Amino acid sequence: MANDKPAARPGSFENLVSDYGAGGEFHQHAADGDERLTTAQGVTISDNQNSLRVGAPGPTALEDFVLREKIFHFDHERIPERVVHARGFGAHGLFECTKAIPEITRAAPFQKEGKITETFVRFSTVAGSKGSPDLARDVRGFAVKFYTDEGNWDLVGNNIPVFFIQDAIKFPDLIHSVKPEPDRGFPQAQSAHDNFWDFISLTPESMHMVMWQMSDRTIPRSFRFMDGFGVHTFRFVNAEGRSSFVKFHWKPKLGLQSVLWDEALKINGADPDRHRRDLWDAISMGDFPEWELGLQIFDEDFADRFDFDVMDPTKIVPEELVPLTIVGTLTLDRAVDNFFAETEQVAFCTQNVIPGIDFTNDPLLQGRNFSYLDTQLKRLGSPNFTKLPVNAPRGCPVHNFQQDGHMQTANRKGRVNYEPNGWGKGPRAHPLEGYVSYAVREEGEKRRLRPESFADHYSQARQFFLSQTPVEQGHIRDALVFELSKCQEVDVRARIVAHLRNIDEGLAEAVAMGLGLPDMPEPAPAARPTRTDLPPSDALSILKNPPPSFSGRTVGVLVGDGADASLLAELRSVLAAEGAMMKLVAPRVGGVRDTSGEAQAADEKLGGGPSVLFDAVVLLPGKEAASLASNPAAKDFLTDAHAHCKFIAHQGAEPLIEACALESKMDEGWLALKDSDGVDGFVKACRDLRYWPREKTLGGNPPLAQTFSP
Ligand code: HDE
Repeated sequence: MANDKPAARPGSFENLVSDYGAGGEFHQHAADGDERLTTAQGVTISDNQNSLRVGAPGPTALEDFVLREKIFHFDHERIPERVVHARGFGAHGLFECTKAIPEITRAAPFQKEGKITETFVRFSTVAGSKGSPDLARDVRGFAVKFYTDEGNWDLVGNNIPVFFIQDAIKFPDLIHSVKPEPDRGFPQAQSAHDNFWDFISLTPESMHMVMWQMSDRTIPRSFRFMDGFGVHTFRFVNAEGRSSFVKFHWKPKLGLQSVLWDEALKINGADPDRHRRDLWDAISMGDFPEWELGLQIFDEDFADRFDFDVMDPTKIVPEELVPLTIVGTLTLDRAVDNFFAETEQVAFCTQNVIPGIDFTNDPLLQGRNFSYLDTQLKRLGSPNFTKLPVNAPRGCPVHNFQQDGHMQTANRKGRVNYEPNGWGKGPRAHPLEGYVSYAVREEGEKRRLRPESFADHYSQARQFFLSQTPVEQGHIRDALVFELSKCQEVDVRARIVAHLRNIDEGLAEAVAMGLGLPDMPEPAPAARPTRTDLPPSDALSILKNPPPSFSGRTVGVLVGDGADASLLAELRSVLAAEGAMMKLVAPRVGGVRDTSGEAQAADEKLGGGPSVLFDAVVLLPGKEAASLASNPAAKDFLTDAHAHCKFIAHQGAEPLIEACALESKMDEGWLALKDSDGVDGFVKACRDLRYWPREKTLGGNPPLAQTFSP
């Protein structure tokens, strides 16, 4: 029988089982024309439920090649997870050039407006292992493989434009410090522990990155709502061989959005796959996420005049100084067919560049160029990893004399496997069209050194902090207090506060107060005094760059039997018109009956669909208002939505509101849904994503501006 035949009716086994074995086991057999189950050698298997036995229940026969082969393959299913960025999710997409820049670079994707280049993108967290939760406070990887007409180009970036360290030699130390501590094997996917902060406290160059890490950038709402950055300064080279510096920025068309830390903690429990599910769902529904590619292009002169060294990956070039030129759009339009084949096996390498793109002397980039190839060999086990479909170039042919090796599938035919050869056969180098490295003149002593131009560790950290809104500054303080509270060593906590004093006294005091530090430490030794004249940059704030609409977001509607049918219909249509979604959360997953008697299937059962999974909520408890008022999951749904500053619309939910003691706290973020006007107003309000003024009234730590004036 065919495997894909549905059961005759729900709960029936009629079309699913062909035979019942003597031990009561279910057998499924191929009917004529059906696909046969075979071994890897192509031999059809007769029984996939029982191994070959001598007697019943006698010993298993050593000759059972079906059993042996099946288990052997299973035993070898895993490959080593990535040593960093193990937790990730990929998707296919297209990059369309919207502004050609041949005068700046000869790189193939940028030669003609309208030019489409296929891509594969993998998002990731850094510290956690493969099974860790998506909402860990962590930097997100944003790696893009462009299958260009002139070879594969990998832009292996992050969602934060700077990095922790200035020299690749520190990378193993940084990663060891953030990973689970080696004696105890925990904590998993967390920077909130002594080792990490001990290392950071002795690495002042990290302080700028730490400000970003402690901001809401590291708890994005999902991949669709975050920036991407190439981080390093790269080099563009045009057809005449003229070079410019370039920094790459990905800007999400849906705007930036993050969650609150308390939400992140709860989401990790409710849906540890939150980010991958979000991307999968959006692509499956045809709501393809898009990013614009913005370039900061500047020349050697600007680099010389700029206050910081553009080769230092702990520094940004503010967009106010070098605005972005938007040159294209990335659209993710196809989910993977197989997670392992694509997301796991994709092999990004920073050294995968194409003519027109070149490296610079950023010491971190130089180290990465060594590391990635090495890592692919370890993970994928063979130098032939480039033949895997997700890694193989698509836009151009591959011809060379590389041969053999584990799992080789593409050896050349014929006797010629070297060059030069006298057979007149085989591929040849092309001096003009081939990749030519930019001819930089280098000189200097061979020494282990750190440039003095890298020595200012605090000025841009301060600039970042002062560019945030008071709400965001409060979150940075709270994140620092949270993380350092998980450090058992008081000395570690104090050393970080000592660094914060070089960034902003007010922040340092607020954190010291939050930790209950007995004494304020002296400021940390600083190689350069902090500059206080760098102007704030609005581009650095999430909240100063609100989304264009509520599009791509989801409203969770808590319903009971007797929920208002016309309001539900209105909500559904207004949200659809906005490009947003509505999900029903009901006491039973089978759903409820609305006022018109229609069955409304639930998307989530109450308890399995907490409000942290939605961007805004609606309460329509109908006839179940009283019973929901005594339901702990319903109370959590509402109290969390309120505490997380979400917009809340409601009708007939007074008992639940009272049960949560919120009737006197209903601010302008609460909207009564009396008629369809109410629905429109609610969806418009939702465009602000959160009702931030509420944060002041919640108790706990007020926004930072209330504690001190920056
Ligand atoms: Fe990576 N990094 N990295 N990294 N990195 C890896 O390569 C490394 C750095 C980044 O989705 C590894 O294939 C060194 C900066 C992303 O598959 C490894 C240094 C940035 C991904 C490696 C850095 C990144 C990786 C592990 C310091 C942002 C995931 C698995 C010199 C610009 C790519 C792998 C994917 C992965 C090494 C620093 C981003 C071990 C030595 C800075 C997005 O090779």
